[in-house]
Amino acid sequence: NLVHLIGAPTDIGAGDRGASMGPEAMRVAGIDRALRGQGLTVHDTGNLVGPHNPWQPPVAGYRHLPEVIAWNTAVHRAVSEALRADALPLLLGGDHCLAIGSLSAVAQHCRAKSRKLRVLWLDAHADFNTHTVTPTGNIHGMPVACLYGNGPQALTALGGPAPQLQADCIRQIGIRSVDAEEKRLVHAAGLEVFDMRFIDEYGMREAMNQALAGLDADTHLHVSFDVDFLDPDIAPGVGTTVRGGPTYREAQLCMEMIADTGLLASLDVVELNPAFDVRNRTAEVAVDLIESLFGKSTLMRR
Ligand code: DIR
Ligand code: MN
Ligand code: MN
Ligand code: MN
Repeated sequence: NLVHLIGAPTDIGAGDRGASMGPEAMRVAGIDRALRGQGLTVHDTGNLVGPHNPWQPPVAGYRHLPEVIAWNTAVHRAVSEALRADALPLLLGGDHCLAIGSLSAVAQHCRAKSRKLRVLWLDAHADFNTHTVTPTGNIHGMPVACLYGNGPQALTALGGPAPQLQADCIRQIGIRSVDAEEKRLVHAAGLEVFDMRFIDEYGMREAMNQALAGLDADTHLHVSFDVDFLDPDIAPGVGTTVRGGPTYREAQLCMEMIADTGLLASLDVVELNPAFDVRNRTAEVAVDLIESLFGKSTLMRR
């Protein structure tokens, strides 16, 4: 029951500055105390170091590619180390490009241990852009594509030959902003997506029931939690808000249903941007939700 907090203070893959302040905002909001409150032992490994953000335009469809590679290499190493120590790595981002480093480490670990892997991608965005179709060049819009082998070799082959993820292991939840060309790629790849239309029509309960179907005791469950998953009413502190996201209760139910599986084994919390936040409210909501993700339940249950 050991958690390694891994801070990655960078906004290198984002379109706005500020996600680099995410790790400290999560600490200020009490992430450590919240996890201890759930009976976990917490080791805050501190912050990784990497290149500063040079704030340059994209080159050949990628913005800050060398710096993104450097940060992801550091994340990959730290997450691998946590997994080797039998700890649950909790990556405090930082923008979502860092999921390339964390999930490549998780996938490598699962291959070595012959464990199945299920990834829940909680996000307003599909993050499936490539350098040829990206409207921005921001690599935080590309991590899923990279993990499926579609991206620069230095990113796709972190942790071994590409692809890091098999097509059927990911479930995307809360999606409501996908670029036109990106949409075609998502369909072509056959990603399983529970978008907001699905959640509106069938409810979060049904979305999660389906997203969590087929797990067994031998499945490693990874959650990649982009804070812009949440409705901007409760989570203004992100660079790319999109209206119409899950409410506080819908998000709580999502987390509670994941906790009920007892299989959570690694976690990213990314895209929190204190420069856009109001009195650290978004970090506090994220901490609340993570408490639930680690098993905090209401009085009526257990
Ligand atoms: C957009 C935004 N699809 C892009 N992506 C974001 O730049 O590729 N992902 N914000 O979190
Ligand atoms: Mn994202
Ligand atoms: Mn997003
Ligand atoms: Mn709480």
